[in-house]
Amino acid sequence: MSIVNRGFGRRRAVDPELAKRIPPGQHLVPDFPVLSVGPTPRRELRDWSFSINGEIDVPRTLNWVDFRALPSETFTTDIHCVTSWSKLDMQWEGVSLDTLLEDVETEATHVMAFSDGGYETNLALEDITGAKAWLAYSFGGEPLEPEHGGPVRLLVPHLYFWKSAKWVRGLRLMDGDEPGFWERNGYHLRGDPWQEERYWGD
Ligand SMILES: Nc1nc2c(c(=O)[nH]1)N[C@H]1C(S)=C(S)[C@@H](COP(=O)(O)O)O[C@H]1N2
Ligand SMILES: [Mo]
Repeated sequence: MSIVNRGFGRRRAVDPELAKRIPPGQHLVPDFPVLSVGPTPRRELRDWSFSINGEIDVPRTLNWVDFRALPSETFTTDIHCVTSWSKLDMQWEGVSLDTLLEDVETEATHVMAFSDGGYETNLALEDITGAKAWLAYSFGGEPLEPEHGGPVRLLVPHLYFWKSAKWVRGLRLMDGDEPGFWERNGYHLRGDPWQEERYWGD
């Protein structure tokens, strides 16, 4: 048995317990890289809102005060970017999507997460419920920095990091799957790092 991941032998050895947490083709980075398609949007909290629309009888919108009144959680996750970096034990605070979607009645199977700046990414409802996804507003005990998606980003750590939409402003409930920004440009519709679902056809 080898504890060395692909693309990993060239780099320094990693503790075997940590190595088990690194999906194939990934390597650890010490810093927290910033990867954004466009400029960083800056939005005052008083102008921020979060909408749930699409396949829902009565669309809803929460403002910042409504959002922060929801129960929140502190949690630690590993993240994996499709460009091959991974980072372990990242500490966040946020609201579980289970909390947000608790009383939403819908026939939807998927959502499109949409953000300030026009970024969007598709997710199966199954992938964002069951304690697997959050709306994160704090990282490392500090308010989430704009470069990393503040005031609020989606966090879906069990999928490649492009699914974790920065500057997220809402979810459009859909009765089927549709590609978002990167998914239209060659990335896999689902993006499970343990299955190496990086690109179309993986
Ligand atoms: N709105 C928005 N969200 C985004 C992106 C983006 O360009 N715009 N990039 C995605 C990609 S490809 C990655 S790897 C992560 C990077 O997050 P970071 O800049 O906090 O490391 O955000 C994801 N979410
Ligand atoms: Mo990415």
